[in-house]
Amino acid sequence: MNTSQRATALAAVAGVVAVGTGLALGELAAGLVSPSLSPVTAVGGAVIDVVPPGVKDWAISLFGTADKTALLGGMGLVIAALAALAGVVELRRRFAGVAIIAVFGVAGLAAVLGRSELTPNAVPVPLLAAVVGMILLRWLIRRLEEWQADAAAAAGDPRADAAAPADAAAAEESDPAARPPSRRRFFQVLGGTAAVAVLAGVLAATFRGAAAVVSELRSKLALPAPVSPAPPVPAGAEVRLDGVGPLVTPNKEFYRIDTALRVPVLDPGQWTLKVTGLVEREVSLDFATLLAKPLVERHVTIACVSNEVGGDLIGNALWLGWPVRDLLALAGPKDGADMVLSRSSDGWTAGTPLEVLTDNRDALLAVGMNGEPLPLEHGFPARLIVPGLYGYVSATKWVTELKVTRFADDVGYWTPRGWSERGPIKTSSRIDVPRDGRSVTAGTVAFGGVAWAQHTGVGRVELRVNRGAWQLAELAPGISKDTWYQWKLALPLTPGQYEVQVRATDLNGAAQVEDRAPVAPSGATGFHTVRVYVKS
Ligand SMILES: Nc1nc2c(c(=O)[nH]1)N[C@H]1C(S)=C(S)[C@@H](COP(=O)(O)O)O[C@H]1N2
Ligand SMILES: [Mo]
Repeated sequence: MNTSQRATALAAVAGVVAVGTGLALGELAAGLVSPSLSPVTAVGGAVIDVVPPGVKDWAISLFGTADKTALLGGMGLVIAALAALAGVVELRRRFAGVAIIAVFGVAGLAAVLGRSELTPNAVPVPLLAAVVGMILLRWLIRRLEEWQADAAAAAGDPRADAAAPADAAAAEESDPAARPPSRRRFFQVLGGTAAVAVLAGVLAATFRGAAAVVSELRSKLALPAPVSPAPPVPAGAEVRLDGVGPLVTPNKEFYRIDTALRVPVLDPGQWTLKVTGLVEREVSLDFATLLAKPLVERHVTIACVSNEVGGDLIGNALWLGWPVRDLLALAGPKDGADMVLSRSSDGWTAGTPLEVLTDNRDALLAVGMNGEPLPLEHGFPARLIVPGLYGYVSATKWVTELKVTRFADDVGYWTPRGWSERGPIKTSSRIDVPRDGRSVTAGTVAFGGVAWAQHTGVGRVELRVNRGAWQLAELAPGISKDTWYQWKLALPLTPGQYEVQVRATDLNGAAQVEDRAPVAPSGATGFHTVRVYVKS
């Protein structure tokens, strides 16, 4: 092999190592933040979707149940070939190979965006993989170029033996002492990068393997029908204004808040929930037993204490679960207990007043969300849903223990970190259309949004323009007092600039608090305010 052949071969290896490392880190990131969708599974899924049925049948007949492995292997070969090409091209022309990887990244992103499993977390992953691949490729090729330059200089060195082959590679092979330090540097960075790729790949395979197994179990799970179905959604509950979101938030659009760096992946077959602490008898519940209980289905709107006024950390879903009061009744809380410390598989905790878990509200040990098993990100296989309380003191996902205790003895995760011990949801309302800062045409301007006062119910919603008199909005019927309500109001507006505010009043007559408060320690207050520019 002469110098240039050797350089080409090493550039190809550098391409494979750079792309491989990017992909491995991407898969690892996906394993951590996006258990149901990674760039590789997205591209694989897209390939399966576009391949004509005939080819699919042929592949299945050829590879049988190993068809997915064969697909991944084939994808691996194609990717490796393109990566090698990127390396070779990058050596010829700076950034040409980097551009090839950028195309990979865009293709990966397109595949991810096209999948039905899409969640916001999955989106940056292919970009991360591509950027890592691009940076590594440039870096490795730079090292290779340095070595080539040093070798060429050494070959032309007048001190070199005139009888020695002029070829620098041959010179290095015949005399290790003549090897330039840049040669060692190149192999060091190449080897180091490859080691990172292998490590990331092994970790990613472990995480993703577990996630794939549990995702499969989840998708095959048939939830039982509720013994008590949700009350029907009243006619007219949806105001049907463009820009006012759906009354029931689809799982994929549902906000996600938790401290989990890696989404916990729990096998429902292994899952148990223990009721411990101040109880007459400890109870241990497995998933099959839970599914056999008389389950109820209820719409409940949950909200995050970190939701700013007008924010979107709130969502409404149809939850299927077993009332927590029935579970606690089995255990028999002892006198003096006033709190339930719920704990998730990853150690996170919430402290919930015992009272709200035992009164007549539908506090649920939930297994279903909008007709499906809970998504992995939302607590599969089971979580708590408590009407009227912020998530941080109630909505424990991946729940594995309920410890009946006392506020005097235990604290939930967020309380020592600057958040209130108790977290009832504050009555609030939001203007969804027109959005803040929008221009609209003069005439009748349709305003619309949502309002909530969980477990009390919304009594009325009013709007005021430029701090004028409050005007009653048309309040759509809520599904229940535990859900948000939609509202709308058409206002005649002449050209100009307006400030429009909304306020809700609950069914007990308590109005939403006007004074602005930050989200910490107990939830934001103040009126959602939008500026609207009305054009003629
Ligand atoms: N295990 C666990 N459960 C948790 C949390 C968490 O960090 N870990 N966060 C809580 C918070 S602060 C909120 S607002 C809700 C959000 O639930 P969601 O992600 O399903 O919307 O989950 C709650 N349950
Ligand atoms: Mo939250």
